[in-house]
Amino acid sequence: MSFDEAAKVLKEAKKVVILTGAGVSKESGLDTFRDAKGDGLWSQYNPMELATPQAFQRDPDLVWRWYNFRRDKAFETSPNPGHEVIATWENKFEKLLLVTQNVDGLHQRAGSKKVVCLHGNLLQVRCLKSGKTLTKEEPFESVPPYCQCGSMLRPDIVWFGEALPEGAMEKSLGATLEADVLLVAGTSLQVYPAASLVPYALQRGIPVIEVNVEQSDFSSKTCFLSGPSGEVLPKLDSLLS
Ligand code: BJW
Repeated sequence: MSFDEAAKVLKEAKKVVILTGAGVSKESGLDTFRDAKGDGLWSQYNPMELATPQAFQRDPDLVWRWYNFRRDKAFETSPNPGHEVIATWENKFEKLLLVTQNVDGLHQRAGSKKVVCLHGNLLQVRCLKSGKTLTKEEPFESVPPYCQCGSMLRPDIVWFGEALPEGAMEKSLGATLEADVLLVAGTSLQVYPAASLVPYALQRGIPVIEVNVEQSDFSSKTCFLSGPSGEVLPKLDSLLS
């Protein structure tokens, strides 16, 4: 499907669901997970091996240093034109739900308000003992950080094998059930249950527009638009007016 055809589908759509992944923040300078080349200090670690409860149990200091590094990088950077276009689309469509796997907060900083965060949020931490969450915007002076109660705090992030935030998947699937189109951008679609929105939409027979620099396992069945989301989404947007 061409850009023009994808734009036609979007122009006719009233209810839209957007699923995003790490690729939409790539042009803001943040690494993705599965194509990460590694950034100096962290090149010796596999990000997938740090995003597990077992890794945290084994070495909370290491995992916290990784999250602290990512918090700093996310705060230092800014949303890119891909995030910005998605934010403006809240006013373009009758109904739009943004479902993101990203924890960097860049969609929210670009102005998106209706956001379901499937995998947590870098700004939040959680007490290991009480499970209470709190927002921590300032950098940590030392890690691992501790709660006032004396227990260790952990990042409020969903690691492998952990349940997603209550209601997050239900809300995302519910919106996909009534959507006219699903647009997915910057995700390898390898992590479930997030990726299941795609087969769910395809099964319903609604168009799935996929924006990525590389094809996924689903691309033969989607309207694949090749290119960086920071360029493809503004181009798509320019065809909507
Ligand atoms: C660009 C670009 C540019 C680059 N423009 N694009 C069903 C089948 C098989 C397995 C499972 C299943 N259901 C569950 C599982 C297990 C597991 C899983 O999915 N494993 C698979 C890997 C095999 N899932 C889980 O464990 C989930 N939990 C769960 O299911 O719990 C069940 C349960 C229920 C009740 C009680 C208890 C348990 C949890 C998944 C948590 C994922 N967490 C992470 C880390 C935390 C977040 C963080 O630290 O940031 O989330 S892993 C990591 O992958 C991160 C991401 O959000 C997630 C998705 O990655 P994403 O965003 O797609 O990034 P990449 O790197 O993979 O892809 C980037 C893409 O961008 C690439 O395609 C590039 O080409 C592209 N790109 N530049 C556009 N400029």
